[in-house]
Amino acid sequence: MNHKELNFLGATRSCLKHDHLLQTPDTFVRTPLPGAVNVEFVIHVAPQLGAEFTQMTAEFKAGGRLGPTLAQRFLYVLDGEITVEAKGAEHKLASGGYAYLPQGLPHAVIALTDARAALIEKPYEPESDAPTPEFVIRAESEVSATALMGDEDLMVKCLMPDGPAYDFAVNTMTYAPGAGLSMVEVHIMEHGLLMLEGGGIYRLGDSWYPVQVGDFIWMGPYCPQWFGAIGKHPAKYLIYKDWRRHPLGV
Ligand code: UGY
Ligand code: MN
Repeated sequence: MNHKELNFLGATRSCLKHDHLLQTPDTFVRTPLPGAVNVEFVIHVAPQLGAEFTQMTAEFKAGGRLGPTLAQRFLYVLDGEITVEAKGAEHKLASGGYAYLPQGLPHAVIALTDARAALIEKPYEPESDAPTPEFVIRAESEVSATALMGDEDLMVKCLMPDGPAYDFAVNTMTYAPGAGLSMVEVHIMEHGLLMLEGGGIYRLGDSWYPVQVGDFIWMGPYCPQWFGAIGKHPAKYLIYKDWRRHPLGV
């Protein structure tokens, strides 16, 4: 099936199970949100599904702007140009540019052209003695990549700073054709995942799914997971996980 697949007689690769969701573009439904102007949102995952964060794709018309949020906000530009105004400065982001806006930081996000961005929001879980999180604005191309468990065919970029102030991580993972995770992971962290390039096979729970650019996946806590890249080009995804907080909230 390709990107423009039709729902022939109700068929789709999208699938919802108790611990995961595969959501393919043919099933995306757009909605407006309060305060946003000329932006439509695909709300991929939200607390309504049992997640402790929200991930959306924001589709801007030129001049469109986001509304406010009560939570922390992470924005990764997929295409087009977007400005982020915060702390008295304006920052222009193109594809691969990203921003982390700590909870409560006044800001504006305005599209200069038609644009799309991955948008992740999570209520902040403060930790005693931890410093407060800092505003981040950066391009993914400036971030150095490391080989996951020494595998040079699987390169990871950590987009968020790592430290006790931060309660989530967002990484990109790039797999050379044929590369795969070295283990089936089963962990407490949940994931929001957007396929940015290429494709392969994702194991989620007891199911194996063909996935490709444009697909979204939510993995709940302890969802068994594994990915192998297939095809002649690298597969790349953007992946969120909750991080560095005690499960009992202490
Ligand atoms: O960071 C992670 O847990 C990552 N390796 N998971 C994944 O790619 N499904
Ligand atoms: Mn994982």
